[in-house]
Amino acid sequence: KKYLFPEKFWWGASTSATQTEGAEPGDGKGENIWDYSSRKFNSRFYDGITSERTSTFYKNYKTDIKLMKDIHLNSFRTSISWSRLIPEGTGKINEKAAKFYNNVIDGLIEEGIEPFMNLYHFDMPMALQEKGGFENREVVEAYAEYAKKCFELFGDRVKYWFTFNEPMIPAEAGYLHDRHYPYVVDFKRAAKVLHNIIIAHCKAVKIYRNMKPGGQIGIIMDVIPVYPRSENPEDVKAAEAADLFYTRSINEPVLLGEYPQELIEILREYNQVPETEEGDLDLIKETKIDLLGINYYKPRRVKAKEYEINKNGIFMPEWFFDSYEMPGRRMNRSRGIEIYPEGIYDIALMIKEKYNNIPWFVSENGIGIEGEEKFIKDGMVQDQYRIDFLKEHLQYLHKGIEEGSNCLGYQMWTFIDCWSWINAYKNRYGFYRLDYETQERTVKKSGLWFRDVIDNNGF
Ligand code: BGP
Repeated sequence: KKYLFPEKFWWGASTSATQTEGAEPGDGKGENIWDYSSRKFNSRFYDGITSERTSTFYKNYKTDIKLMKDIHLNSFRTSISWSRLIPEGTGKINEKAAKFYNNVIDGLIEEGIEPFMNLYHFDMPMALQEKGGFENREVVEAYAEYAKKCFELFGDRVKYWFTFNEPMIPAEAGYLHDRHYPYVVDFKRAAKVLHNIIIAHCKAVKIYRNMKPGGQIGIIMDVIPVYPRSENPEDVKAAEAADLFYTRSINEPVLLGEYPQELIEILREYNQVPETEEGDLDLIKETKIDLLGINYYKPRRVKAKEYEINKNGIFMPEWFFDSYEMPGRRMNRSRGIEIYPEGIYDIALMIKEKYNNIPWFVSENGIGIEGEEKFIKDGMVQDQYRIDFLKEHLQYLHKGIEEGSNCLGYQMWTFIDCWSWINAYKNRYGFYRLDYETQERTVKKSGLWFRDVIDNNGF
């Protein structure tokens, strides 16, 4: 069977500022929570590799844009580093940073690569984290100012804007599950951070609409589709709880204008409703986005709790469900996650049915593999496993499109092996291999395969 995709399909790759630019001191960059925490809590990070160097896109962007062009990408998503552009988070603009992003944007456009710009990819400026980060409404205002600055500086050329990448993660990983700085474990604070991020998002969208720069604005969500272990009502209920806390709690306010009523009820019952300000709920109601990015890596398998839990400790969504490993499931062992390409089809239909068939695209999907050097032959990583992975996901995406889901593109994570928040360079995801020491870049077999897919608008 031939898999042809809609005309003008975006074929691209995605990444983020902190994971590629390098944060070497100099040129006025301010510190963000990653520069700080990867240095300070080195042992939490794989091999102690900090965000300081990465693949140094800041210096090598010209080379990298040329390499993107070599594999015929027609779009590229990255983020603006808030602390590079506005080192203290508010106030003075770093002119060198503005120049850098201008060069990147112009360079991409010159090569026929559409720039997709995201404003926030987990990277709170340290100066603002010290004021409480998104727990503090002043920081929400600072974010809105920063967004406005970006639209003023780059909005004449960037046509696709995103307010946040995976808005659930800073709240969940930073304030509930002890994975990202500031390593807090407190549901109510996490809920407050999430609410304030949603408000920050709404404010940025509103500012963008008022400025009318002629492009589109959206957000990038990570969706982890949930599957119950069985049809047993207890398992189904558990799956619904996981979906409510980790997907609907963010998707519904952003895409449908309201928090789910069930969520509010549970939070009331356990006294976990976060503080809001007057006007917040109206703002959420009136804010509509144009375009949705979806990051998809894995499904979540859920079963009912087998033991009664003690509900005196810190409130956790995990009080209501257990995750489990489905026997016989296919695994990406390097990352410890299940490979389930059907999930992308389920998401395509979910967007069609539950979220008004809003225009969307795959903004991340890919496979991180440990020890890829083992697969180097004739000077190239022979990553047939990545080709197979992408092919299968694209086939299921295609099925979703055939059934009417309004998907406009597919961006692979990622263009070049990048610094991972927790795994540093252990797992490699790129179409290009990075030799971290020499900074040499070499295309992988999957990069060449993807070039052919782009040329044929399918395979
Ligand atoms: C997504 C993030 C990316 C990237 C990716 C791979 O959730 O948006 O920034 O890191 O996951 O994950 P990891 O690097 O942890 O393997």
